[in-house]
Amino acid sequence: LDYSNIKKLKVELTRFMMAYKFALEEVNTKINILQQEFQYMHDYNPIEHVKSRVKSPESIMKKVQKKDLPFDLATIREHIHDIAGIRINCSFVSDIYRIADMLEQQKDITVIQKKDYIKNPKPNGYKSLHLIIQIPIFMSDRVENVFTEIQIRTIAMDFWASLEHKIYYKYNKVIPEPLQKELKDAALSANELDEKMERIHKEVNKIKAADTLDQHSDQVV
Ligand code: 0O2
Repeated sequence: LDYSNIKKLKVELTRFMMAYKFALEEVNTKINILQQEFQYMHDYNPIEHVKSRVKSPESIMKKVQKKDLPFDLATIREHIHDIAGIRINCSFVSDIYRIADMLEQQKDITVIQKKDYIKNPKPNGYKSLHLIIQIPIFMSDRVENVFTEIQIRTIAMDFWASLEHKIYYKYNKVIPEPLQKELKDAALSANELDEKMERIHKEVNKIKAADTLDQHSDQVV
């Protein structure tokens, strides 16, 4: 056993994984700032919940195998873009695009890919907005541009996706036809709920705006 090599590999691997943890911290801070500032300016919070995770080594290996890639860190760094993953749950569909725009406009964020499964849902009913971004991480001796996947969806979309994900793995990735149909129906119901909630939200906003106008005119008089 060559201990110096093993030690070197350990340092390399730890640094490799650390970069993703740092990327999540950077993006989480950005989301936090947006959330607090938005709350202050508009008196409402467009984000319900944020979850982040670094992909487990086991899942990374599975993806490397699935994509038929060689097992070396440089290749993994270049080709696996969801090692750092963040999921943002919003109350309303319009907030999804608002949050995505605000993130995309930030100077240190480079958008590599955007998949809009809300405008173009997957055949099974899956809806979500996916961004693959790169964000610079400043370390002691280098700057690394780290890939991060951001999934933005409503609570209803998330509810559906979590259940579908569980069922997908329970049936070893082949969901029986009747269940597929039920899931598709459930996705349609989730969509109807999202549309209803958005309508109510807009109505309430209109009333709020009118009230504010009234108050102002009272003050003027
Ligand atoms: P897991 O088990 O969540 O980690 P990629 O394979 O990432 O290079 P792909 O598959 O084109 O490229 O990416 P896509 O379509 O953007 O999907 C990435 C992630 O979105 C998935 O990660 C899931 O988390 C989620 N997702 C995509 N489609 C579905 C779906 O039909 N149902 C559910 N529940 N989630 C979905 P992983 O790594 O594929 O899976």
